[in-house]
Amino acid sequence: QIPWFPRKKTDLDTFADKVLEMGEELQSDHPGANDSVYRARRKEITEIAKTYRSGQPIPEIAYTEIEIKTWGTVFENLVKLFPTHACREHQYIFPLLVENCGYKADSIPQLETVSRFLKDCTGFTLRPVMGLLTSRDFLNGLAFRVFHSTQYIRHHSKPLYTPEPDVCHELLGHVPLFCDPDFADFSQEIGLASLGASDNDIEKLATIYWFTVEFGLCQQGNEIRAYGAGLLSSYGELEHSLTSEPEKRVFDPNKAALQKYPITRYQPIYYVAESFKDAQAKVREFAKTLNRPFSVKYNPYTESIEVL
Ligand code: H2B
Ligand code: FE
Repeated sequence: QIPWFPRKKTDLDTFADKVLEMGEELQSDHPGANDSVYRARRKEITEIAKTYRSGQPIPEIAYTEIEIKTWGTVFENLVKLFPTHACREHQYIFPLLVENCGYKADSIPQLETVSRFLKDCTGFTLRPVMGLLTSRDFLNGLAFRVFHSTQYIRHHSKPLYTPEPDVCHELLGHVPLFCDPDFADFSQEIGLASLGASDNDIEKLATIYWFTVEFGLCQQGNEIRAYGAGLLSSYGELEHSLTSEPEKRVFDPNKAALQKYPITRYQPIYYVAESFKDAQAKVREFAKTLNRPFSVKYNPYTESIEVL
C-alpha cells in the first residue's frame, strides 16, 4: 500500500490547513502562550496561509513596531557571527538579499519579495504555512522546490529564542541556502525520496533533513562552517556548534538517518558535509536503499511528478 503523495505542484494546496499545532493553541512553554494579543495576531497571519493557493502572490503583512524590533534584535546579533561562522554559500548570497530583498535590521522582508528572488536563483519558491507540517507533507513540498515558510514572528519577550519555526528562522536561516543551486538540488533530492515513502523511511529522511538542512556543518578548506538553518538563525547555537564541545562526524546518510537527537537543547552531535554536491550524491545512493517499488522524476515544465 503506497501512501498518497502530491503529483502536481497544485496538490500542495491540500496541506494548507493540515498543521500539527494550531496557531491559537500555543503550548504552555511557548513564550507567547499567555499573551492574548500575540495569539490574536498569529491567528490573523496564519489565516493567510490557510487560504493561500498555489500560484497566487503571497499577501503582504504590515508588521508592527514590536514585531520589527524583535526581527531587528535577531538580525543584528546574527550578522555579527555570519562572517566567522556561516558557510561561503551563505556569505555570498547574503549581500544579494540585502540588495534585492531589503534584508536589514529595521524592516522584515515580505515572503513574496523573497520568493521571487529565490525563484530567479534556483527555481525554489516559498509558500506560506500555518505552522508545523508533518514530516511527510513538509518533505513532499521540497520535491517541487517548494519551501513551506511561516510568516509570523516569535514572541517579543524572548527575541533570541523560539521553540518553533518563525519568519526569522525561515528568512535568515533557510532562504540564503535555498538560493544556492547545489543546496537546492540536495534539498529536492530528499523531497523526491519522500514521495510515497513508508512511514519508517519518512522518519529516516526527516532525520537526515535534521542533520543537514537544519543543523548541518560543512568542510570549507581547513575550516568547518555552518549551513544548517537551525544554526544560522540561532545566535547561541551557531556559536556553540563551532566550538570543540559538540562531537563532529563526517556526513553519512546511512548513519545520520538512525541517529537520535534532542530537540529542546543544543545538539551534542553535528555531521560535517564535504560539499552539497557530495551530500546530494550520498543521499541519492541512500534513497536507492529505501523500499519503494518505483522511482520518481520531477518535470519542471509541467510542475509535476513522473512515476517511473
Ligand atoms: N513544518 C514547517 N512548517 N516548517 C519546518 O521547518 C518543518 C515542518 N520541519 N515540519 C520539518 C517538519 C522537519 O522537522 C522534518 C522534515 O521533520
Ligand atoms: Fe527549519
